[in-house]
Amino acid sequence: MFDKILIANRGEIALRILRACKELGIASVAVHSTADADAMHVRLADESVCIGPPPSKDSYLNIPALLAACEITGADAVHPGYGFLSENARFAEILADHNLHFIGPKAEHIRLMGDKIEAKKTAKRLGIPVVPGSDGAVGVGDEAMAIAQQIGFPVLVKAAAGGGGRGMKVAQTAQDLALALSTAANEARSAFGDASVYLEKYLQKPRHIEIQVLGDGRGGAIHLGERDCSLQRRHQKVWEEGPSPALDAAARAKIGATVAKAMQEMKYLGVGTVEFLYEDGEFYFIEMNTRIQVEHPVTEMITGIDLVLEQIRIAAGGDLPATQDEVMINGHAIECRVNAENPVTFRPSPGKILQYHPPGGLGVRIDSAVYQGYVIPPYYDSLVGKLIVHGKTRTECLMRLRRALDEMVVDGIETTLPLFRALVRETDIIDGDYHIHWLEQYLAGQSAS
Ligand code: MV4
Repeated sequence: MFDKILIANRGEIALRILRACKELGIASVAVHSTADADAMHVRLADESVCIGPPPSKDSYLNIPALLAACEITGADAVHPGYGFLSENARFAEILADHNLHFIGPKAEHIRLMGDKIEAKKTAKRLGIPVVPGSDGAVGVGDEAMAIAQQIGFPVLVKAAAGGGGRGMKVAQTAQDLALALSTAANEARSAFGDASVYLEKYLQKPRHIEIQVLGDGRGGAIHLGERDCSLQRRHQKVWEEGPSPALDAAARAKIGATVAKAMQEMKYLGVGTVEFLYEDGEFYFIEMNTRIQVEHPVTEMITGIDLVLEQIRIAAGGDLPATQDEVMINGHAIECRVNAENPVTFRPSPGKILQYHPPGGLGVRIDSAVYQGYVIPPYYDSLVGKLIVHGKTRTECLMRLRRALDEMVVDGIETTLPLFRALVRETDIIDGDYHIHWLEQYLAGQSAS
């Protein structure tokens, strides 16, 4: 097992990793920019190192500074969290070159899944259902048109180096294709330095359902059920829940078994999330995330498995925490990402938290690193904290979530709490009847009224 873990992240996920380190009896090193000197994870870690000024490129993305912090403190492993360097294969390799453990998947798998074309080819080869589309990158002109006509319009042009919605263009008809291809390629070239694009059938109103997996790197892998992340705004997840209101046990078992088998064949190491679009009872692979995700607590609450603690154990050579038959989905969980943003315009609202009261009670969890008097810096994401609620049923979970949202106080800055207090009372949400465009249509309706 590791002796000392350097947490190469900030905010709530840094605190979350710190908690797992303490439970495992592993020494912890916090790193922080000058803007985060008063952050909770810095206060609670065994040691802390300032790694640079506020801009991420000079601090949390500064690999030489992170290596120096490992050298100074004698850390033997690095946990990247999510975002920042968490899916940077080169970082994983550099750490290995310095005899440091990267708590994450094998660099080859990070690199593989970072190329959305190769990821899709791999998924298809491993028997995972994929969206109908081109077999690889497409050029402009006749080849693309022939493929598009074979797929059937509307088609979606996606950047190979994209992901998370970046570099996507819809072509509703043949007339739109040339412009969609050139626009997507130009945006991909400037955003990612790689103009490669591919085509997919455009699914009109799917749900976004992701499967949590855990692999031991030696051919063992299990799935831990799904999370429905369809409620998104501008590709930012807002509300995530598990199990999905749209899946029955048979559908869950089928797609879970398919994904677990694929991860066994890959000899996947660590935690991972396989993302699907789900429409008319069919799953379509879109991409795989090779990191712990923001919404991991939803899965922890319904399975009782501590994903971050297991991530550390498995990275140190440990076994999986359960066999597939031992994984049980108990009850229902919902996560609301509370951001320091205006709840209508979503304009960031950094500043000092004057009053802070997190809700409590059975089945109520807050993953947050803020406190009364904390100043939310303007340099990073606007997450105040994640409110995660568990209930024996979805109905009980919604009732408890409504109560917890009404109890929660964050004064001094604007937050998206009012949005969640409205959503939890919306009929479509109560019925679980929504898709990936539902939230933006709801918000458009709100601002129109
Ligand atoms: C799609 C799609 C429809 N059809 N692919 C957006 C981010 C990335 N995860 C993939 N995304 C999509 N891919 C096909 N073939 C619609 C989206 C999409 C979306 C997906 C999940 C959650 C929210 C979304 C919002 C807009 C578009």
